[in-house]
Amino acid sequence: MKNHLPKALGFTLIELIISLAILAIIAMQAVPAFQSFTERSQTRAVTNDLIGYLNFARSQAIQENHPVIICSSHNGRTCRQSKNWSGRKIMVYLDMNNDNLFREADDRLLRISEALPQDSHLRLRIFRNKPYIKWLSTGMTDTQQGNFTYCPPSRDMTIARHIIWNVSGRIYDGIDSNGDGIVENSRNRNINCR
Ligand SMILES: [Ca+2]
Ligand SMILES: [Ca+2]
Repeated sequence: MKNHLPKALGFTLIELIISLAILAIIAMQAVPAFQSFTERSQTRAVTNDLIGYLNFARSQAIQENHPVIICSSHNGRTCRQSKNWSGRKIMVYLDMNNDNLFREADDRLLRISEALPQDSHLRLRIFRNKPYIKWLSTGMTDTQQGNFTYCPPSRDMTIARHIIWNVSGRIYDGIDSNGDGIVENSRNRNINCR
């Protein structure tokens, strides 16, 4: 029995090393897949919320018969003058005095979001380079069409989402019409996360 023990232990050790190596390989493959899955879920959740805010602002402008503005904010009291909305809150307000600025004393705050994920990227592109979207009581914006591009922390363009609104105010998803896994913008060019 004693003679067999070292050999048996040696065999077990090799088995253990091989098993650990196999587990390490499986883990190395599983981590990126899990990260991708998580980013897809987060992207879907964040951009669905964003579409919800766009639709809400539009419907409020029609219902109230008055302009409603969506902007980004870091504190929920002022709008930022930037088209980069990454990591910020989304603010929707009735611009009662029509000056395109939010002041608690003048205007009516309708909704404010939680801060967007810090390491993701959300950029607004709009006619006249405005940092906000103004919905009119007609259901259209004052800047014709525009779009948002949302990129996840990894900047994986196959996960990124493009949200567009056209001249008539219809809000829709960009599509990947050439089938390369990346959605295209209104100029039929793949969106870019870099
Ligand atoms: Ca105002
Ligand atoms: Ca494409």
